[in-house]
Amino acid sequence: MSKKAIITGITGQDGAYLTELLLSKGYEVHGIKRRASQFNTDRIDHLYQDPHVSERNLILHYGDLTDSTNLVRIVQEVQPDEIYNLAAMSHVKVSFDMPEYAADADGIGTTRLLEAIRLLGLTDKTRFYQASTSELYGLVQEVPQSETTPFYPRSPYAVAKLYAYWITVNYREAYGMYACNGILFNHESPLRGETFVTRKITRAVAKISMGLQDKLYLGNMDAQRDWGHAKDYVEGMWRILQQDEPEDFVLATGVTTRVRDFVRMSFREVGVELEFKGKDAEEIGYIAEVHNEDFPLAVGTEVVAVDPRYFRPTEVELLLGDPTKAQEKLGWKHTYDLAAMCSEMVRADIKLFRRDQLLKREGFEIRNQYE
Ligand code: NDP
Ligand code: GDR
Repeated sequence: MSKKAIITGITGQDGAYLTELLLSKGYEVHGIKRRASQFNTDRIDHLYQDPHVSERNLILHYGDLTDSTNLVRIVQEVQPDEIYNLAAMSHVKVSFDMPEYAADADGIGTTRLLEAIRLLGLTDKTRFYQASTSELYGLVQEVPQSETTPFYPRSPYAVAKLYAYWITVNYREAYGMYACNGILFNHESPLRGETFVTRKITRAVAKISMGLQDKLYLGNMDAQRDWGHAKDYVEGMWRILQQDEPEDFVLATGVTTRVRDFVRMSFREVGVELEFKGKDAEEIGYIAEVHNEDFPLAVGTEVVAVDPRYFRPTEVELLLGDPTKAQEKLGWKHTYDLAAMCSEMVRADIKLFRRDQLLKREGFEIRNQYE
């Protein structure tokens, strides 16, 4: 009998990579997707199986973390061996605009799932993974940050995730459930949501290099993040649920980089050296050297500028994780370095925008989506 897993947030970046991983390990995967007015399964369409085929190992269910009866029904039907709770309103800046919803989906949503396991009598059967985050560390208390570093959340998102972290610990201690937190530092990939900073940058660099965009507007370029690759991190999630005892783990690379340096690194991928001048909201990135004869802009052109609208009311300035425990107990280590990942993301975005370039050449209007 193959193991059964439920993945909430299956249509997101991590959900897609985790689905690939679990299917490759022979799992039957059940994903919870939200109803949307347009198709929202782009990231997993290559894995999708026709519901009219009888032997399926990827099954999608409509659901939402804000609807407990629906979660209970799905858990009851599937009787999973493992649940990976990846669903969340995951954008830190947006959580300042919708704090109550972030609390409901990201915080209480976790309780709804844990309660479903408990009320259905599955506490001895179902293992639970909670997608906790380095955002819990927030205002710097200690560097690098490990499983024992105190938390100081700095956004409604992080506060909601703090609740989810502790309710997971509480269900483990109160009911003996196999429930674990993976405290994951930022992880990116070509599947990263378009409004997170790395993907926003690689998309813009691709488009600027193809003559489809003039400028990239960013917020705080001094922020430092410990960026890994999502493919590595979903492997870590799986390993966390395969131990003898349930425990919480940090997954990180142990290297931190400023947003500004990720911008430089991305432009270098298209043969452009960037220099920055000015400070804070006045900061501008301009082209210092061009080593690419197809590049459409000249030396001296301003291609990066600060737009204060992307500043956050309270910022997390520095994240740097210590993955020692995961290395020692899970045998987990990241395999991608940042330069390799950046290169993969820029190349993937260039490929993505070739279609737009062709359309533009043929005289069709190209619509930009901002944020
Ligand atoms: P994404 O934003 O790419 O995906 C989030 C997923 O959650 C999507 O499938 C989304 O559906 C779904 N979702 C959102 N709200 C609800 C809801 N109310 N009910 C059901 N599903 C919902 O996030 P990632 O894949 O990057 O991250 C996965 C998890 O890990 C998240 O919980 C995130 O907070 C956490 N995390 C992420 C890190 C990272 O660097 N990526 C680091 C640490 C933690 P839809 O596609 O319809 O929008
Ligand atoms: P983060 O990721 O907030 O760390 O949360 P994001 O990529 O949004 O921001 C990283 C840093 O870049 C700065 N920044 C900008 N960010 C965005 N999105 N857009 C901009 O224009 C911009 N300019 C500068 C931000 O201020 C910040 O300092 C991600 C999410 O995946 C969370 O769900 C997850 O929990 C954490 O990573 C770990």
